[in-house]
Amino acid sequence: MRTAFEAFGALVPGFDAPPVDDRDDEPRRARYRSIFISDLHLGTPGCQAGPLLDFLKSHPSDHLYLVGDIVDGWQLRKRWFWPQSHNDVVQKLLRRARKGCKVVYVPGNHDEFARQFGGHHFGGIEVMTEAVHVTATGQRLWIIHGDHFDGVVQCAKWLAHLGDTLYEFTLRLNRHLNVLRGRLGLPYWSLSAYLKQKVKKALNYVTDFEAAVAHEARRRGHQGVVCGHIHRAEMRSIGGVLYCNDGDWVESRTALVEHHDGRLELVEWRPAAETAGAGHRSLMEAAA
Ligand SMILES: [Mn+2]
Repeated sequence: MRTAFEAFGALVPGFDAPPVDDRDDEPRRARYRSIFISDLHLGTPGCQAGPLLDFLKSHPSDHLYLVGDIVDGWQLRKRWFWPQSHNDVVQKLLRRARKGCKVVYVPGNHDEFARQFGGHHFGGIEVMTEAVHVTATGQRLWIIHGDHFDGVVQCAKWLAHLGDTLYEFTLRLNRHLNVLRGRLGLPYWSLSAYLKQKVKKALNYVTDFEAAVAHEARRRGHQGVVCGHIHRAEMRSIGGVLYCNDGDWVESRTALVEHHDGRLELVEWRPAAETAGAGHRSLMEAAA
């Protein structure tokens, strides 16, 4: 019987290949307690593997969370694209795990094939469908990719497109529905009020997504949440919960990092060639 490691190796090219480069001493290495990255989309031409590799080399960490859409299985099925630099990223992640970094991989929707391996270890990388990270100051952060909130958000978005004509129709439907409910002895329930509320909420997809994720994190008793999926880096308090989105490595080259004192910071990677110096700039910071 194949081990889970071998099965995973067969799915992800280069996964179980021997290390190409074991040198790990780059200059100016700023160590973080934790790094959270997502939406790398390895296996697509859009993935910025080079800058990502530079970022990882420049910043060792005790914890590394891969918050989904790491390998783009959807695109790879359509068209095979796997350059050396994408292999290097996989090797770098494995090497990091070997060297004692606690690497946790929380698969997303583009790499949902990995979700079946939840609870398993692969070359020191722990696969979990969701995780909880406790910061240096004891803050509990719920780690999820975020695609599970698409249903809620997309439904509301669709309702926004109903328009006035359909709104009139729902009012009529509402009347019929309540005549029927009345016959069944059920109390009045306003379909139109329900839909109207949904439509109002649907005006902004991003805001809705953020609110839905934060709400669920609070419901589960966490102080914060780290997700990805919508490729929009953000860190702010929503209803008393710290909502963090670590962005992506397709467009924005962003990561969420935790300093050793528990302070969380959203960083944007700028390759040295572009900035002639400073590796990254801080997008925003939050007191832990
Ligand atoms: Mn996604």
